[in-house]
Amino acid sequence: MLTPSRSLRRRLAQAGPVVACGAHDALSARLVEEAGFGAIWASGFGLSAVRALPDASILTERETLEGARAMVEATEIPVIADIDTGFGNAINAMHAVQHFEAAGIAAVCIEDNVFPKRCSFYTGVTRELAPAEEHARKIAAARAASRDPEFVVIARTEALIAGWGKEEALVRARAYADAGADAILIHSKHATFEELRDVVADWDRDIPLVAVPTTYIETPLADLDAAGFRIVIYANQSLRASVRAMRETLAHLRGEEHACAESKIATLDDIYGLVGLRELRENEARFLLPGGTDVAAVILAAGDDGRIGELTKDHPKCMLDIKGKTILERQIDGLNANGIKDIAVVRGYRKESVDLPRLRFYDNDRFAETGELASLLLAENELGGPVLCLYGDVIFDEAILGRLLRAPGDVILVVTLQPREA
Ligand code: SPV
Ligand code: MG
Repeated sequence: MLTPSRSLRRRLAQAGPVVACGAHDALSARLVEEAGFGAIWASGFGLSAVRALPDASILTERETLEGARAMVEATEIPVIADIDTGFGNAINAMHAVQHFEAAGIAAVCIEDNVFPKRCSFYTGVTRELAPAEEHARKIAAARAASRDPEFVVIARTEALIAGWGKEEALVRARAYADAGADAILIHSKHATFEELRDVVADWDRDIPLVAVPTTYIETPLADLDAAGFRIVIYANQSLRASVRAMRETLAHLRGEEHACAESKIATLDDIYGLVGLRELRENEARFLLPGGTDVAAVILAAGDDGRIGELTKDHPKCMLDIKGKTILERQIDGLNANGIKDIAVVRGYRKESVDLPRLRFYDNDRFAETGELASLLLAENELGGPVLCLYGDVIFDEAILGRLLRAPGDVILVVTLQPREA
């Protein structure tokens, strides 16, 4: 079976870096996949931001897990989850690894910040890192906790972010690699790639390196590749793009014309495509009863035929008992069998005798001098969506209803070819 972690490892074995992009929810993950990236970065910064929270260990493990799980469920490419410090010490990290692995996540990334962490880019933070030995043990614990040997544990050092220099970054990266990490992320917030290029020039372990070029975004992928990076993560650009786009559209909407340029926003069809409307329709056609639940029925049963005398002395034709069931009951059974539960009856003649449960009634008290159209218009409230109109005195084969409901067309008539007896 091609598990997400195996798929990530296979891709890592091929030429060129795996290029991942940050997502902050299922929809943005789907856009990342659609754009052709090799993996999704379930960004802690992004998952916090969409709850209007800072990236500061405020989200719980469960909240982060649910965010990443939604991305897994919406996509097919591997999801790499940013699990910050592992939500506590090595023991917390072990539990986290098991939960994330069980959710179908391909990889987790655990950083050597102390809990509660602060986003690597926040200024005015006195940066303190966990002792290298402690973090190495956390990485070993994470590796030991994963059930699937192919699950990927990325160890991340913030040594450069904290200003502790190249040697400390390398000492830590080596310690984490030796503790069993499957890949190493050395984070840098330098404006250029030079700081990181210089560090990794001395990298001497045989596991992949990961780069997050947020501040050095201008660096060509080829340069990162040439420097030995096997995973490149564009961590927060999709979030920042969506914030800018929403703000611009909101400003337009709030402006004098309350208008927004349709050409600048995604079409509704685009959104329908992203959320799987076509699959919904296919599944409805395949698995729901024909007609679905949104078709209403109006049964016109107000008139008094008069031609069958005695039989309709006390009740209208729809209440005639035919072999133990009235015509109306037979009609309702047929409608229900085709998934139509929303049924209204327009009564008139001997209306008090038409009193079955779960029906809505409209009364045409002028049934003697009006016809079916007047009855139908009394039930105007029912005519807002797809609606089936039936005469109250017709017994029909249920299969006809099924065919009618499946037939294309705006107005469909079912006619009997049998001549009416005079
Ligand atoms: C994140 O996306 O949460 C990261 C990457 O950890 S960064 O914000 O660039 O530190
Ligand atoms: Mg993060």
